[in-house]
Amino acid sequence: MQTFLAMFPKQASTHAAEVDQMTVLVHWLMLVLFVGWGLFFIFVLFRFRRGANPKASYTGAKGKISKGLEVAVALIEVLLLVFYAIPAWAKRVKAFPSESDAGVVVVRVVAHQFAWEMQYPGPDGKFGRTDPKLVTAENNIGIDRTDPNAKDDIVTTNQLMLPVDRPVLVHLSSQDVIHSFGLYEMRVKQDAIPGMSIPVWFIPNRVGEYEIACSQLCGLGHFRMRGFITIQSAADYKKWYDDQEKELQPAAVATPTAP
Ligand SMILES: [Cu+2]
Repeated sequence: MQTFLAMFPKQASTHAAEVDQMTVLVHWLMLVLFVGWGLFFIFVLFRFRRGANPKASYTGAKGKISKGLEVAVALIEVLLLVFYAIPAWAKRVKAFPSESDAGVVVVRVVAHQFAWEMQYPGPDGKFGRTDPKLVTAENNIGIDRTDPNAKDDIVTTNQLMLPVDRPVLVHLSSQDVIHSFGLYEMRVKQDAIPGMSIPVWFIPNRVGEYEIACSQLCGLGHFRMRGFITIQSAADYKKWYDDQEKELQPAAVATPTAP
C-alpha cells in the first residue's frame, strides 16, 4: 500500500488519506482481477484448444469454482461500496460546514477562459454584487464596487489564500464554459458549470503552496489555466487578509478585522 501511496501527490487535506485508502483498495482489487482473469484466459487457450476438443461444447463451464469466484468478486465490490464509498460520500460530499459558522472560510471561485477569480466577502460576511456587464481586463469578476456589500470584498486572480486547519467552503461557478476546479493535494475536484453555483468544501491541513489545475479541456488556452493555492498559518493568513482590507480602504482608520 505504501508503494502505491508514494506515487500520489502530497496529502494536504483532512480527507485526503481516506480517499487514497479507497483508491489503493480498488487498485488492489483490479490488480488481482487482472492477473486472475489473464491467467485463466491463457489456461483456457490451452485447455480448450482445437486439437484436444474437436467438437465444441455448447453448454460451457458448469463448475462451482467459477460461480463461487463471481460471487466473491461481487461481494468484495459490495463491501467496498457499503463500508468505504457510501460513508466517505456522506461525510465528504453531503455534510457541508455551516456558512454562518465564524470558523468557516467562505470564498467564491469563478472560472473563465483561462483563469481563476477569487472573491472573499470581507468582514461584513456578504458577497458584493457582480455583473457580467462590468467585466473588464482589470475587473475580471465584474464586481460592482458601488454596492455596499462589495466595498470590503477582496478579489484576487489565480491566487487562493487560505488558513490551515479551518474548513473552507467554496462557491464554484463559471463565466463561460465548463471548467473543473482540481486541487490534487487536497483531493478535491469539482466541475465549474456556467449558470450554477456549486458548493465544495475541504479542510486544508498542511501549510504550503499548491496548484489549482483546470481539469476539463476548456479551450485553446486550457494548458495555461493554472492558479495557485497557498495554505498559511492562522497568523500569516490574518496578516494577508488585513493588508488586503487596508488596501481597499486607504482613507479609513485602521480597524481590527476578523478574517
Ligand atoms: Cu478551464
